[in-house]
Amino acid sequence: EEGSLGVTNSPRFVSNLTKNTLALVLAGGRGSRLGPLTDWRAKPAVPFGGKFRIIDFCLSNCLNSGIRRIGILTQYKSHSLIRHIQLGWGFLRGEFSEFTEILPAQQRMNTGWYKGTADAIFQNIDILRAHRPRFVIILAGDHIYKMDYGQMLAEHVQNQADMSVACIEVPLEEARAFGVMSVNSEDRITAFTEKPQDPVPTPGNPDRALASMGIYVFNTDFLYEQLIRDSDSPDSTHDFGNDLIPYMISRYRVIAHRFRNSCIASSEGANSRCYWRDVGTVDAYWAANIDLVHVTPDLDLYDSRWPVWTYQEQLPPAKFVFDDEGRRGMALDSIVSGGCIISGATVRRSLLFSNVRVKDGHTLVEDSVILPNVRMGEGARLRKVVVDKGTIIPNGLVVGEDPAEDARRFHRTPNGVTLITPELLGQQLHFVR
Ligand code: ADQ
Ligand code: ADP
Repeated sequence: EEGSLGVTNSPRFVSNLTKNTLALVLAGGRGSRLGPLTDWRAKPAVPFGGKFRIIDFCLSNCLNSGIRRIGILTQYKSHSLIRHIQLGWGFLRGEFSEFTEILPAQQRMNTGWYKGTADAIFQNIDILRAHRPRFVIILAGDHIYKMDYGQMLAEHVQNQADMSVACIEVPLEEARAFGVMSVNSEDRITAFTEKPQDPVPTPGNPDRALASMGIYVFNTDFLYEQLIRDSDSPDSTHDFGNDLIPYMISRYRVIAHRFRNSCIASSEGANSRCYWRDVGTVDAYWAANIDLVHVTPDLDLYDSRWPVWTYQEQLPPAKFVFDDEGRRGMALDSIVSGGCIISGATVRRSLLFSNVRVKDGHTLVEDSVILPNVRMGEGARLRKVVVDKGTIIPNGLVVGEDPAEDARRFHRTPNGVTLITPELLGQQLHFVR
C-alpha cells in the first residue's frame, strides 16, 4: 500500500510523508464578498501582489513542502483559473508521479454540482482511490500565506491523529467568520462550531478565539470512511466545518495543528511574523496589496527559501519616461511590475500589476492597486482605488475626491476604497490578455 518509500512514524523523515500525500485544493467557491472582482472569476484566480494570483500561494506551499501531487477542484466561474493553472502549473513531471490535475464538478457520483466542501471531495473519490495516497491534505485555494505542510503532516503522524485541523488565533470579533474550536491540553479538539454567533474565547485570553484555517490532514482510509458515511446522511450539508468535523470530534482523534509551528515567518527571531490572510473583502484585498508597498511588509515576497511561483508572461521591464511636455514620469513608494510604462504621470504608494500604462503629466495615481492591462486616461486622478484587469480609465476621470459620486458610479467599500471594473464603466471586453 505504502509503496517502496515506506512511511515511518518518525517526523524526521518528513519527505516520506509529503511524498505519500495528495493535496486537494478547494478552488470552487464564489467569494461573494469580493463584489465585482469575482463577478467573472473564482476567488482563487483573483490577481494578487503584482504578478501572482491568490491560488499561487497554496500551490507554492505544496511545491516548497515537497507535495507534488495536487488536485484542484473547480466549480464557479473557473475559466481564468483553469487557464492560469494550465499555463503556469503544468511543469510537474508525470514520470516522477508528480502532477497538477484539474477536477471540475462533473457529476461523477450524483447529478448535482459540488454541494459543500466534503461533497466536492466525495465526488472525486474514485480518482483519489486511483492515486493511492497515504495522506490527503485538503486546502482552501483562497488564502495568502506561507506554510510548511510537511511540519503539519509530521505532527499529524506523531499525534496518531485521524484528522488534523490547522488553526490560528484571531481577534474574538473576527471569529464569527470562521470555524471556532476548543481544545484540551493535548490540542485534541473538544468542540467545534462553524461560524458561531458567540465565539468561545481561548482560555486565558478573552479577546482571542482559535479559528480553523480550513486546512485538513486526513489518513486516507479514514477520509473515505467519513465521506461515504456523510454522503448517506440526509440532514448533512456535506461541509467539513458544518457537518464532518462536529460529528468526528467526539468519536475520533481530531487534533488542532498550530499554524505558528509550520508558518514560514517573514523574518527570523523575535520579530518574526506568521502571515495568513483571507482577503475576502475588497477592503482586506486593498489593504493586503497596499501593505506590500511598505518598507517592511508583513508578507515577505523576497524570501528565496520559500519562493512563490506563478505563471508569468514574458514582458519587458518597467519604464519611466518624460511625456510630450517634458514632465517626468515617476513612481514613489510603489511597486511597478513588468510591461508598465509611466510617462509624465505620478504614481505614489501604489501597486501596479503587469502592463499598466499611465501617461500625461496631469495624471495622478495614489494609494491604489491597479490590476494588469489597465490603460489610464490622460489627466485622470485616482486615489484609494482598485482597478480591475483590462479597464480603460477615461480621460480626466477623478475618483477618491467625492465619496457620494464614487459610490454612485462604482463599488465603494465601508473603508472608502473604490473598485472600478470594465463593466461598471460600461466597457465591452476587448483588452489583451
Ligand atoms: P469558508 O471559507 O466560509 O470557511 P467555504 O465557503 O466552504 O468555507 O470555502 C472553503 C474553501 O472551499 C474555499 O477555498 C472555497 O473556494 C472552496 N469551496 C467552497 N465551495 C466549494 C465547492 N462547491 N467546490 C469546490 N470548492 C469549494 C472554511 C471553513 C471554516 C474555516 C474557514 C477558514 O468551513 O471552518 O474557518 O474556511 O477560512
Ligand atoms: P482574468 O482577469 O481572471 O484573467 P479573464 O481575462 O477571463 O480573467 O476576464 C476576467 C476579467 O474580465 C475581469 O476583469 C472582469 O471584470 C472582466 N469580464 C469578464 N467577462 C466580462 C463581461 N462579459 N463583461 C464585462 N467584463 C467582463
